[in-house]
Amino acid sequence: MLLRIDHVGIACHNLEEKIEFYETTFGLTVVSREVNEEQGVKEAMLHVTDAPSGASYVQLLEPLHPDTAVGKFLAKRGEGVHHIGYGVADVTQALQDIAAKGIKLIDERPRHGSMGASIAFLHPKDVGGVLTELVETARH
Ligand code: V0V
Ligand code: CO
Repeated sequence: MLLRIDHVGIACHNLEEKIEFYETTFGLTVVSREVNEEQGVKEAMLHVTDAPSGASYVQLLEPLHPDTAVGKFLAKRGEGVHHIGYGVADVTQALQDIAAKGIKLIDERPRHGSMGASIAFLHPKDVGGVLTELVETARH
């Protein structure tokens, strides 16, 4: 079901500062920036590598307001890894298969994600404390 690690989502207070850090420390390049009002974030995707099943990224996330998923996470836990995004071929089918195993879904249907992807989150309480995102890459 899982094709690759699409991205690691990292919560931060200051997006521009963290982009600069990842560029200078690891030589990564920003390939996309977006404000996603529905998710309450300003985010940037930094390309790590390409694989036959698709690319992998680091996703840096700054909250738009304190009362958002990432804003609450920062207040409780501070900066750090916020979620893992796995590539899937068909996010609607994957959600159906995972729900049938009794795992709690945050999203019953796919939402708009970075770079036109269709995304959906699974609840961390049912995934061993890991906020898990499914990512179906946009078709070109
Ligand atoms: C919260 N919890 C987490 C967590 N955030 N556990 C692991 N990883 C995280 N990131 C735990 C928290 O410690 C609490 O545990 C419990 O869940 C309830 O947390 P809360 O602070 O009361 O917050 P809630 O319940 O209001 O919201 C938590 C959830 C929320 C996970 C439901 O953050 C959510 O809906 N996330 C999905 C959307 C999202 O994260 N969007 C931003 C990325 P205790 O204290 O009860 O033990 S957007 C993105 O990735 C995009 C656009 C993309 O990739 O394209
Ligand atoms: Co993400």
